[in-house]
Amino acid sequence: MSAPELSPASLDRLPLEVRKPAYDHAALKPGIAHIGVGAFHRCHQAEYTDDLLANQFDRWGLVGINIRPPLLADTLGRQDGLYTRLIRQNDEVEARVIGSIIRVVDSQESAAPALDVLASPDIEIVTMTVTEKGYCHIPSSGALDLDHPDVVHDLANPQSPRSVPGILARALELRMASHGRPVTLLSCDNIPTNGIILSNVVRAFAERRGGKLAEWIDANVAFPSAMVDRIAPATTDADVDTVEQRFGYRDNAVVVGERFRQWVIENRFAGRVPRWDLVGATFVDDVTPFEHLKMRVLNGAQTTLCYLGVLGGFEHTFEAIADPLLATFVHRMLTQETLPTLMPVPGVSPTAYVEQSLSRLTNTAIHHRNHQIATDGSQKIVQRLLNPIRDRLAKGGSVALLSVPVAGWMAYLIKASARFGRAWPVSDPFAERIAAITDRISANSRELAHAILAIDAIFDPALAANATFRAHVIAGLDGLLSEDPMAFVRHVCAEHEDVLLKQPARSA
Ligand code: CS2
Repeated sequence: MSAPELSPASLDRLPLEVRKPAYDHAALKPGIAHIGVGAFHRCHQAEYTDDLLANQFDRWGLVGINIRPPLLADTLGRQDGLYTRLIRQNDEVEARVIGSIIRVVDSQESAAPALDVLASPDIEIVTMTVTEKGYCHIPSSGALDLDHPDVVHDLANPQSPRSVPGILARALELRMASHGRPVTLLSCDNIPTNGIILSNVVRAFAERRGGKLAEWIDANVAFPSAMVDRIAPATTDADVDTVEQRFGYRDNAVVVGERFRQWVIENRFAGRVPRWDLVGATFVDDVTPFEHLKMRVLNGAQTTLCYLGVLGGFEHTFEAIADPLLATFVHRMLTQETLPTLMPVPGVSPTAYVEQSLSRLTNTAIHHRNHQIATDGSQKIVQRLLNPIRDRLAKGGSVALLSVPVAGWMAYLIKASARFGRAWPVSDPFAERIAAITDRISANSRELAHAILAIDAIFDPALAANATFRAHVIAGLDGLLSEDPMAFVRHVCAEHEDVLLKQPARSA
């Protein structure tokens, strides 16, 4: 007999060890819309909201909207929005059914279904995880990319938008014209000052629309920045099988995450506030120090391990960090070069944060593929690597270690080009441009680095012109494109032994 499927009717029959929603899921009312219902949202904001509904049942049911793959309306619809969130820590597995999602709307063919939800007077908050490139901004400056094909389309066809900023601008216009109720747009993506970038790109659309839209947005819409954290890789078939084998039911929308979670939100809402702060989130005046800490340390380590990991032949983060050389490298990079760039964060010891972050990455039950993290690197390296590099250079500090993963990102895309035998498939908005550079230029690392550093949408020209940085990137690219990329990592590591190790032992 096949295992029963997860549904409201089967909830009571699930094993006792599976935690269930502690409120009446059928009584939920929509109050929050979320764009981009991937594994991360289901492991993070939806879980916090589930906690909130259990703590204080209120009008904060979630309506999901997917404007890009995957289609989810049917899968989640069959389960009435319910799904299992597994926490995995090495051999431990903990299952919980999350009930905060009322339904998911697929809006991939047309924006109409998304606009219906977003313009509804019931919706007071719109959260989003649309990936870094979803904002259609220029990574190095944060401004709307007016050459982006979807932006070009949406400016010409504002009533049938395709891009996130185009859809949001249209939804705000519909709100202004119909009921005028305020709304908070809360970005939950790993881009620096995500609220400001979101507000920049939406306002850029609104200003071009004319009328009173830009003014109405100023008075009625808030764009708080936020820092989000939980490692939650793409779900695999093995995860779905784990639920069936260990807990005896079938759930096609399972998500898997680590135990650690964090959400720091700027306390600037346009209307009523879901009290996520009652269930573990933190409301602050300024999220910047938290954002730097997380993107430079945890995400910086992930990005470093993914590029060096692929080059070294490792499939997942936990395998890359189990390699003593890569573990040593990333530890030295974070402690010697990244840490000095961080702002003080109340109540957080930066060195303890580094240790904790690296230890999270060793979790063998989290199968986070290096290629998944490597995806869209051009949109990630600014906040994870280039901003700390810029801060270091401004203070005259060394950037020899931080430059290695920057060269790693270049080498990863270069080796994916035809000229280098298409070592692996890649997905990055700049992949084609880098393949074209590779085809055009000889395999000389200096010339390759020179051409890639000239992409000013990624490398701000002042940074690209810095001689120290350039020299490290060229040396890095040379080493990482060689037959033995790990020999280069070993060499850099040896040149940057931890200061503590170099100190003579104290006499007793
Ligand atoms: C990862 C993040 O794929 C990636 O870019 O670095 O998704 C990371 O796992 C999360 O930011 C952790 O909070």
